[in-house]
Amino acid sequence: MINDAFPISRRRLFQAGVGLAAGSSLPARLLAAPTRDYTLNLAPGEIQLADAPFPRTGVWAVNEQVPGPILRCTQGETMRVVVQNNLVQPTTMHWHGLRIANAMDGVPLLTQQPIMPGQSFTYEFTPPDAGTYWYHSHVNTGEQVGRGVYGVLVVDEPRQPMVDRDVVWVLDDWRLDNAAQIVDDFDNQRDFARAGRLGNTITVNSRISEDFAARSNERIRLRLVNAANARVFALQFRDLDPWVVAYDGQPVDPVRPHGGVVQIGPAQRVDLIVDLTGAPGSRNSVIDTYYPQAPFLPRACDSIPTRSRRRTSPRRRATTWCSMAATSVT
Ligand SMILES: [Cu+2]
Repeated sequence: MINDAFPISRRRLFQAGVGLAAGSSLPARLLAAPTRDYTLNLAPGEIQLADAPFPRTGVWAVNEQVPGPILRCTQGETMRVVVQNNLVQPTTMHWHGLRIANAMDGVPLLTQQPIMPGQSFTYEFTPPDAGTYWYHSHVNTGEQVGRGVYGVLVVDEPRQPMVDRDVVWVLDDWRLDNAAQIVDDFDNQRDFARAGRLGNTITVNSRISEDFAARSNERIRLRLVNAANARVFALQFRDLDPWVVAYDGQPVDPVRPHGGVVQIGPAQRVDLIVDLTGAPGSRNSVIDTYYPQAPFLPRACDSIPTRSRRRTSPRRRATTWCSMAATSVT
């Protein structure tokens, strides 16, 4: 049974974070906070999106991975991030949701010149708010983000909520052909005229099905990030009963999601506290329910050649998935 009274108030949950956001004086230890240094190398690469025997998928990766590495600091610390552009296009990096100086916001031709191929740019900022954020390229954004140039940025509260684990799930969808390669139609007029570029293969952390093992009664802080270009997700947690504790990096009074479904649009973030209350050995699926008529068969995919609808195509395989992620309790 789940107790409907959340045992931790918002105030206690994010006590230090709220205090800092309200402008109270910084604790002495934060005044001498270290600078967190990161280097992000943007370059073409390959990841295993669809399971074998499908080949690896060509992507534009960040440090040879998609999503890129999680950048992390504690509230009050400074981040210094060198972005090295080894792509075939100019780029910039935008720090989505962070309240930082305009010059560091990564908007090409407005706050900075684009980083040309072969060049680098150093971003430096001190995030004023704790929470879940993400970074993504900001030149030719639809294509560059659609190919994988993004990652998660976490600003930890000086005093964090009492959880057993802090977990990030990045949701995305990909438009793949029957060779598991990204369909190269980022200027598709049908997408522009309709609901945007919807993909045909849904992933959690770039895996078609993320199997997530947990201990019985473990309490998880689950940070959801929607990195898809256009797809809205509505996650049904079934037997799990999560509390929403933050939207888009901002703490909220803990609340049960309406109808037990966590809805998250493109670029949004939702922080959950999830108690793994299942018995040892049990499994629970987390499924997307936003498109009930054809959840994994968007009309926008009509442009994919008919041949890709063969049973062996990753798109076809994707249509058979009803579970985005499974949690198993051990
Ligand atoms: Cu953004």
